[in-house]
This record gives sequence, C-alpha cells and structure tokens, in this order.
Amino acid sequence: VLRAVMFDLDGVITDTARLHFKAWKRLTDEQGWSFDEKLNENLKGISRIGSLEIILNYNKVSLTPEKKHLFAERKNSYYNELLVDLGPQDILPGIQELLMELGKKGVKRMIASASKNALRIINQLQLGPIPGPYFEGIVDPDSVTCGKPDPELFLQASERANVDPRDCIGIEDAQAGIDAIKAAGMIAIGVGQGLKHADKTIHDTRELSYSFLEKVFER
Ligand code: B16
Ligand code: MG
Repeated sequence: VLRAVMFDLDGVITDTARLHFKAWKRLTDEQGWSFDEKLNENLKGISRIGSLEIILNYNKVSLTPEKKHLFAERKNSYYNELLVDLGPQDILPGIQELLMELGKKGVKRMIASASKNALRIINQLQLGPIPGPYFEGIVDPDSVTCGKPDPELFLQASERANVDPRDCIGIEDAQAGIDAIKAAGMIAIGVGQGLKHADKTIHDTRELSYSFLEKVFER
C-alpha cells in the first residue's frame, strides 16, 4: 500500500530552476563561459558542485578544487539574492492541496531534494516547519555521499519515514531524479516532458491528487 510520497523540491514544489539558471548565467557570463537553457536541463537535480563541473567540462576548463569551491559559493550567493522574493505564491498549483490530502489519508510526506537551500525555500513558501503540517521529514543533502541518479537520497528518505521503498512514490522533474527513484525500488511520477522510465508522466502539477497517486501505485 502507498505509505509515503517523496517530493523533489525544485521543479515539483516550486519552480526555482529558472532562478538556478539566472544565477549560473550571471557567473558564466562574468567568466566568459558558455551556458544556455539546454545545458541547464542537465543540471536539474544535480548538486551545486556537480553542476559546476558539468559547466566546466562543457567549456573545457579545469580548475583546482579550491577554485571550484569558490565559484560554487559565488553562484550560491547570486542564487540566494534571487530567492529573496520567493513566497507562498510560488508554490506550484495543486501541491498544497495534495500535501493536505495526503496528510489526512495518513500518507507520509518527505522532501528528497539535492538542494542545500531546501529548508530555507520550504520556510519561505510557508510549508514549514519540518516536521509540521505539510512534511514529516527532509533529507539533509550533506549526509548523502552519492547524489541523484544514485538512489541514496530516496533510500534515506524512506528510512527516515520508516517506510519500505516499495510502499513509496517519488515525484521528480529531472531525469537524474527519476533514475534515482527507480533505483531505490519506488514508483516514479515524472513532471514535465521527455522523462524516460517514469511509471507515469504528467505535464502539470494540477494533475496530482491522492486518487491519482493511488491509481499509479496500484497499476
Ligand atoms: P543548491 P532538487 C536541485 O534541487 C536542483 O534541481 C539543482 O539544479 C541544484 O543544482 C541542486 O538542487 C543543488 O542546489 O545549490 O541549492 O544546493 O531538484 O533536487 O530539489
Ligand atoms: Mg527537481
């Protein structure tokens, strides 16, 4: 039976991908590195340092670990500037309703995000505290050694929820995330286009409801 739902943050609960894009764009423009929307797609669900490495590879630039750290920090400060205006109005449609419905049905709700800014974002969206009315728990990405597409983040989420992975649905907007959910042995719902291996793909978060999730789960 469905006992827990693992939520990705960026792209599922709120659309911060465009803010990540703007922050990376500011950094790469400053450095004269190429970066576009297409490359940005490959950064979805990937850690901050992993994202920087993809950009550096693409530009055939190699840097010392110290320099990488510096640039990653700088991108994060640009990103944090952009987060200032984020508020409850930025919760994607249908998500708050889904969270309340799942809570009433006794289905646990966990955050499985690669973002170190996840708690700040959840608080700004007024979906906190955790644990609280909307979420039972969150995985700290610092405690994860292998990021998405490795299943570790999702497995930690199910451990924290004390639920068997087979009783979980994961919702993701990134290919790396879908791959991580499937590798964890969970049912995957993909939000967006061109996602492979998801058990079900939707185009809009409005399509999500408890009965929809149950149907996908029992299929
Ligand atoms: P931060 P998710 C991911 O969040 C983003 O999709 C990805 O673009 C970003 O690089 C990553 O978080 C790290 O974010 O720099 O805030 O730690 O989709 O897993 O919720
Ligand atoms: Mg995402």
